[in-house]
Amino acid sequence: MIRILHTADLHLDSPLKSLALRDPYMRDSVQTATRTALVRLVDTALSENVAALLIAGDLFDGAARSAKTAAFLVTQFDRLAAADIPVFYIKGNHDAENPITGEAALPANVHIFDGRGGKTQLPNTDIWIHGVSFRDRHAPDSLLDKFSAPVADAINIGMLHTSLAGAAGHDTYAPCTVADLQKMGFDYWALGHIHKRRVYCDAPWIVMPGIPQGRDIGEAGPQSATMLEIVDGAITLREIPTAAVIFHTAEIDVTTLTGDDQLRGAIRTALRDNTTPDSTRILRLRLTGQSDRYWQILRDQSLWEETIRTLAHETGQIWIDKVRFDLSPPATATHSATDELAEIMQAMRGEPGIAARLTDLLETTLSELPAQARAALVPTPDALATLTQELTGQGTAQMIALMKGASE
Ligand SMILES: [Mn+2]
Repeated sequence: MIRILHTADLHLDSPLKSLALRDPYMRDSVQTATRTALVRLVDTALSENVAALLIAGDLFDGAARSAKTAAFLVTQFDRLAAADIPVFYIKGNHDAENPITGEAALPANVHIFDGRGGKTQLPNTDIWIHGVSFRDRHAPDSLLDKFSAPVADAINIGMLHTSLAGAAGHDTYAPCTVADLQKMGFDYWALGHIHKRRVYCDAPWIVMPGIPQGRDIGEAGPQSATMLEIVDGAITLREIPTAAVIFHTAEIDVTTLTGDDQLRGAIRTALRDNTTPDSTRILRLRLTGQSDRYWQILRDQSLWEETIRTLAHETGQIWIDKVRFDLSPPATATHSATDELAEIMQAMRGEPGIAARLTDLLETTLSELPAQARAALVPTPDALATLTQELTGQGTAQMIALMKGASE
């Protein structure tokens, strides 16, 4: 059996993004997560004695990477060199703008395909690796015409960084369709670029391995690299878990919980169910359901958030990204004075004059923020009114919760 490990989109030293990183202890323990993922890949390559490691683009994160990143990478590639394991690498859009990915900087066991494309035979096998790199960060046209025909009576693996048919609102990179790839006569397409793992086809294999280390809650899950196992010309696949830090969203339904003790118990259970060996989790926790205790929970929101963070801290493995209170109030038959006041408050913030005044106030407050932070909160002029409504909605709910929590 011959094994080949396929990965892409390491985005080495790319920062992880989560509110959990406000915790300095947390920051220290996860800032090297993308490196840990690479170390795990190399560990696997060594322990499973692979014939090659394929990196299908975006090894680096972009232009602003340091010599430290390169030095770390070289030490990892050297570990493979010591075991005579070659690395095949094509540059993706993020690598193309990086000045330190020059061939000279990397050890001799690293084979980099250039922008003209090429092919190389794996020593002592009938396996050929084909690949083509991005010349610069834009690749508006298909790169498939840079591939030579598959070698006859051999296993042909093509490496390509591509957005495939693309997605609305995203730039296209080296566009091509799954049907285009199927027509090329290769046995395995080692793709990169899209960060979510997907096997598009099994004859030939067309595989996007996904990012080995997610960087925010949008790249949730354990992440993996893809191991090819080749026996008598037939290829089968296996997933190799890689992420050192796993982003995840969990839910606690509070509908049937009747007291604080029960809610704390449910939080403990949710946290226990979300620990995994060998990895840290960054958890977004959602409290859902309809509860008679809706107003009390909302009133004590900061207390519950702090409780959740403390219980998470005790696990030594889970860090809280965010706690969301997506609860619905109980259906009540009675209509109290507080209900009436609540209705007035809700209606007031929708009044055009008041809404405009609130928007002005928010604009004044935001003007004291650095431009970049302001742009993140209010990317378009319309977003200011939306943000105002969101914030006043939260504020109103909290005011009502204080009144209700006290009276009921
Ligand atoms: Mn890319």
